[in-house]
Amino acid sequence: MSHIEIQIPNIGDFKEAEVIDCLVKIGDTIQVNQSILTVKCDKVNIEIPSSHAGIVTELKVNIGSKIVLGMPIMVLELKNTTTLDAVSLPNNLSTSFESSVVNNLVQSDVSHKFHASPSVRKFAREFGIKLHQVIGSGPKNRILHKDVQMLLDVKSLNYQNFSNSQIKCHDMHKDTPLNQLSTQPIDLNKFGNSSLRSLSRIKKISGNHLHQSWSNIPHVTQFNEIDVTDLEEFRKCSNQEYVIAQKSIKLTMLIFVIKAIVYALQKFPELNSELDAACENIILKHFYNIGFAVDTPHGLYVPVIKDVDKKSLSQIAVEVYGLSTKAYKSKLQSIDIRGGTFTISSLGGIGGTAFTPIINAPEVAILGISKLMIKPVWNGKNFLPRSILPVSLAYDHRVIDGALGARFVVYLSSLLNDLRKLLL
Ligand code: CAO
Repeated sequence: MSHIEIQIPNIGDFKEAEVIDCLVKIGDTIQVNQSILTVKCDKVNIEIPSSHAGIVTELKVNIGSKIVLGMPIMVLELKNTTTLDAVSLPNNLSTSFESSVVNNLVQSDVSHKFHASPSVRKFAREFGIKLHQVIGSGPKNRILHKDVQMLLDVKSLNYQNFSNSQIKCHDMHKDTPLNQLSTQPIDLNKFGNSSLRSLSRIKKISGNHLHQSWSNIPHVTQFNEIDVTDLEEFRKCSNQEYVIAQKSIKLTMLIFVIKAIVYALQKFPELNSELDAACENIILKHFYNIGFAVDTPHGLYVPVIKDVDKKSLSQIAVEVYGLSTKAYKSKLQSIDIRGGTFTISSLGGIGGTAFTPIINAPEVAILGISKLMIKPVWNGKNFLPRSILPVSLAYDHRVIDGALGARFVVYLSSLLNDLRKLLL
């Protein structure tokens, strides 16, 4: 049985480096590229991966050990399958191994300590999650199993296939963490007082996805103003009866838009699709799961109402109420936020005339709703006060042409303008 000594590889030109976590113990079976040590170099945490697979028979460093290039870390009893091609001497590192060290280095975040147990690290590795992407919820930001699971859920629910399709097509911004956006830090004290406030956990996760979507998808936004005077009258009357029956549940404009959008998606199925991994086909979805953005003190959530085509306005109202209540209480399950085919973001309850929403990839379009206003509308003889609802449809121009986007909005507007059309 052959043994090999694993040594500290070249991790850059650091003034000092210290072992802050030992991720393996004697007797552990480890794989090539598995993280074995966390070292701190000039305030940056770096994980040192193993260049070989085998069983740990001896550890030569402890927490607190100062390390230098070429220093022995541990002795491995090599697995039969392990080749000695990549001898672990620093000058002889295999390209892939060296690049994995460099990757760890690049992905390290000065402000983030990646504390996590070996099993959590393994779990993250198995799913291709880098620890710098995960926000730890344990003591001292320790990354727990559930934190990795949460990121996996968020990735698969809203951005399933995103890394396969959008990123492959454009080969850019691979899970770029938010902090990579910033340029050289500026000494703000030169200009005045400032203070730090950390982003919420949800903001950090969703921010990363929003950034990818915004920078990878060619967005076009189509605006319209919909005359919803009749609908508004109907809504107010129905609401009086409905609110009494359903206690605090309201029939807001959002409920009607959720219902109407499904009819528009059925007429224009390209808007209920996603691009395949090769960006060569669109996958048309024959189910209508509508996500809606919910603003909470912890950040933005997008719960999904399933099979909206089979649900009545009252059922949709009950689900909007139930899911947004769960979001406010941070009680959403992964099933509640999975499987959306189209998203609506309503800022109508707050105000503003119009906005350009960001597509919730891998979906190909999103509808923004702004605050209804009373506007004078010319009927050929007179100006009449009408209730006007501003909407904005952002769509992926690779999938949807401008003419299609405009037709979709016009059709949706006609449905909301005269709800009887839903019966046709
Ligand atoms: N125009 C005018 N008034 C509107 C309106 C519109 N388009 N939409 C809603 N309103 C009114 C409602 O009728 C309600 O009025 P009353 O209190 O008099 O009954 C009030 O605004 C509040 O409505 P609501 O927000 O409670 O209900 P909703 O169904 O419209 O929306 C929810 C529910 C959960 C989507 C919403 O509360 C929310 O979180 N919106 C923010 C979404 C968001 O942040 N989007 C941006 C994402 S990108 O950062």
